Amino acid sequence: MIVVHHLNNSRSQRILWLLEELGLPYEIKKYQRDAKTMLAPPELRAVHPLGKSPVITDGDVTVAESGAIIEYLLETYGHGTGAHSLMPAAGTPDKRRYTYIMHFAEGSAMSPLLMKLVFDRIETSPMPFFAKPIAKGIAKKVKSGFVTPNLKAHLDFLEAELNKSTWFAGEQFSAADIQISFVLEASASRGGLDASYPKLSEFLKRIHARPAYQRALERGGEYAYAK
Ligand SMILES: N[C@@H](CCC(=O)N[C@@H](CS)C(=O)NCC(=O)O)C(=O)O
Repeated sequence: MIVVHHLNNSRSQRILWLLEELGLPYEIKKYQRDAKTMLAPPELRAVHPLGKSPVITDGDVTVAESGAIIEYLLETYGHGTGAHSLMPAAGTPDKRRYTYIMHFAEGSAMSPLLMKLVFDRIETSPMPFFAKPIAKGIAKKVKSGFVTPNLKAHLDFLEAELNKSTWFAGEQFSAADIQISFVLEASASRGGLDASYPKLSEFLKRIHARPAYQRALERGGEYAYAK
């Protein structure tokens, strides 16, 4: 049995969604973030040394890292590379776009989003009065010089991708749409995805309406990004 080690309000939501799209049976073991630090509880380190979510176990196999988990699940249970595999056929332009988006999501797009989270928090954290202007000044500089321009470049790029095709890897819904979903949901909640990005806004509405997405939400529980 596949077990998803699932942290509330986290990337592991997209693994539940993938499993629902594939119609596979699975169990969920739930973990709760620390309310103050937002970190995962130490029990997750017993499953994988880094203690991050998502991580899955499948018999004696343990797989961490969203992209690797998606690859494992599609390879093991996705029935090859046909139309129902959630993956374009090998060697096609769509497959190259698919691979690019799978890597871009965690390899590039999440970095400025994480930095925004950290520097926003620095700006609002309690600290001695004399340190506040220095901390705020640094945060402002990093955000205006690096974080905000990169977030905008990424969103502009993704919007343009959806002007080329219905989904991120062509006309068929694929696991690349699942992988990029967290980037877009996090951007809508904290990093500048608004109505000025009509294609991306419509994409979010479209994925949130999918029955498999809704079933995953129901099973996963608390997920603040499904708006
Ligand atoms: N690139 C990894 C990122 C994993 C990750 O950072 N997960 C977050 C949840 S969204 C986490 O476990 N945070 C809690 C912590 O770092 O303690 C992936 O896609 O699986």
